[in-house]
Amino acid sequence: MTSGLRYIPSYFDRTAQEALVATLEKALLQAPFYTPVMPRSGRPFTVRMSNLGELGWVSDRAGYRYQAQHPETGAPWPQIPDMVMELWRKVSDYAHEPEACLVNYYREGAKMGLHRDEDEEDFSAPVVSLSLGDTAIFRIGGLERAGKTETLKLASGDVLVMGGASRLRYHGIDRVLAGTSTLLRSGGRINLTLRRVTRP
Ligand code: MD3
Ligand code: FE
Repeated sequence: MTSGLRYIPSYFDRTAQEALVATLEKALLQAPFYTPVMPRSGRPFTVRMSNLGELGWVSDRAGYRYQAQHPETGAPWPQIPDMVMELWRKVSDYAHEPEACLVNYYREGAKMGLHRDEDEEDFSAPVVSLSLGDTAIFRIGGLERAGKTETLKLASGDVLVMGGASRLRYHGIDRVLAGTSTLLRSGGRINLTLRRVTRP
């Protein structure tokens, strides 16, 4: 695949994944998953979301944006866990800290359509993603929506770093393969994406 894409299978072992899930469960009590809706139409996403860090990505009828508070509780987002900050420092090749960690939760049947991540001011920073739980079929295209695409399976503990020429590529999640992991008690998949939002 193209430059700037780095796939690191099994970055975290099972023990580390379990420790991270325990930490996430606590954070999610403070910032529960909510169901984002599409701008204008109000159509619900099939993915539920929360965030960690100074800023969180939210979507509602008014549009997509980053904001410091949970859209339903008004509370600030919990901090990004140390293990996740450490992951960023090790793989991002970027000198500044991430500001946002979007937490996506895929239950059975959830998917994410082809899109680009373009709500950030700083595209020189990569997006770092970590998969937990059931395996997902990830789809990656090019810089134009109509271009060729290919798929990659993302399993629990895998990390994907999207920087450089890959930072603005179209991508999405076709589906999640139910029952492929025992990590999450209730099944499904959690994906964390770390981003730098503002220019440092
Ligand atoms: C390729 N999440 O939150 S992560 C998203 O698995 C998002 O939940 C998917 O796309 C998920 O925006 C995919 C892998 C990923 C993240 C960012 C990218 C791939 C990317 C940015 C540019 C290109
Ligand atoms: Fe994305």
